[in-house]
Amino acid sequence: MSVRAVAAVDLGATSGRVMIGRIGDGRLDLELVSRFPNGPVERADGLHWDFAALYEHVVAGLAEAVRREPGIESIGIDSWAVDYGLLRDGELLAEPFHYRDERTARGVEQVHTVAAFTELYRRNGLQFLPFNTLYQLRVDERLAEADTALLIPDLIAFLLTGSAVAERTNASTTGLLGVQDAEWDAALAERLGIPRSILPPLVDPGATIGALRPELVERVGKGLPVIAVGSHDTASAVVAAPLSTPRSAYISCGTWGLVGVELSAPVLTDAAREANFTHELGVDGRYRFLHNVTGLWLLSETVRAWEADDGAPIDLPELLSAASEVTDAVALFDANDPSLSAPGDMPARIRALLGDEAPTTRPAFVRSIVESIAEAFAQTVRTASALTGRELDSIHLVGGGSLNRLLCQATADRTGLPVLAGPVEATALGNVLVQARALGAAPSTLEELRALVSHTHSPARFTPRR
Ligand code: LRH
Repeated sequence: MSVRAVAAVDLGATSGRVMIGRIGDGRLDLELVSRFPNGPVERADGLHWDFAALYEHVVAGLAEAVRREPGIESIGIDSWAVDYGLLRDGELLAEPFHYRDERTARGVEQVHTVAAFTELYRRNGLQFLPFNTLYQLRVDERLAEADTALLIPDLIAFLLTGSAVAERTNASTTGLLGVQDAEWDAALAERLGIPRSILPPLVDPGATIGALRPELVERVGKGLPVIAVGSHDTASAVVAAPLSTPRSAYISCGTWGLVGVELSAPVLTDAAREANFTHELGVDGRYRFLHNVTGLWLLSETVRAWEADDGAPIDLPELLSAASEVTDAVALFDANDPSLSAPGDMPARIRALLGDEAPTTRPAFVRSIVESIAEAFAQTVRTASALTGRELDSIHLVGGGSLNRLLCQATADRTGLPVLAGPVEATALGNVLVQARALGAAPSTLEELRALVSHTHSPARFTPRR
């Protein structure tokens, strides 16, 4: 088999990237083509994403990818979940809102008066997150004008190809997809005042969405199909988490830490609902049974605040290394406290939670953040085990957090389980693998895809020290 190439667009909440993925002859690797910053932008009516800039970066990145690797055969797009754009006659009506915008609180109240959380959970199996798409749509002032709602990766695919579809793994984060049948829950949508007609046809990962529009063929340098991948970034990350047995848990750690296990059937128990465990759809009909833990967001927002105070950049690896030298025990806080979710002065908010016990040096403060995240990870792993009745024997920690050795070791120590760290670019690899499989350039089962990942991206092992 020869080496084949695809382009992966992977958009995270703090940065986006375009990569070339190469696969074949026992190889699976990524070449970074472009990386660009992303984050909330404050507008008169609240927090948004600078979508025009993101789209421009995507197209420029694709053009550069094709320039470097003319053999590229397709494009796949993944991004963070839940956020969307509304369109009318193919035109975007407004810049997409950021899920951390506070308007969602009103949406929660309104939706829960129509359908209580217990009913929602029975229907959609989703954990309560105040920004799930259904809450956002309910209070979206442009809803009445719209004829189509598209989640971010689907919106980019639409702009690239002219085809409006909803990729299933990401659609499952809207709250409007049935957990049992994976079809739009039209009855629920209509009760909430969300017209069924704005929800586009569903497609599965591996389906071809369409071909690049002629204007873009010229700019990108080549006509290419856009193939649906696990367009929810976490779905792609879990494809490339080299889970070798059902007893492995995963933590996909970037801005968020998504902590859970993979299931083939939902666990819609009262206990799962009370523990706020979600059933997001995975590639190949699997369920991602997991809970959101606030992840590296706590660290990145803290560093952002300190850099603003100092008027100078901070060397994060140096700070983390100083944090790992801290020998005194540090106080912990609840990483999932709602006060930590909006952008702002994170050190002050964490100090408010820690009170008199708040560390006074930066390294100790960072240590408290990392240990608090690890403790939340450990509690969540234990809950996943209890809810599924599975005795877990290892944790695969993938994504940006896998480079944070302090976090990996603390997670091993606090769970008592070995942590297998990496790949750092699990999301982009999962994106590449699903495209490659659709092209006939990769094996067909998830297990075989994961075996290829563990063979080509051997994880770093962190053994528990207590
Ligand atoms: C991670 C993620 C997560 C969602 C959140 C909105 O990037 O997609 O799975 O809950 O962003």
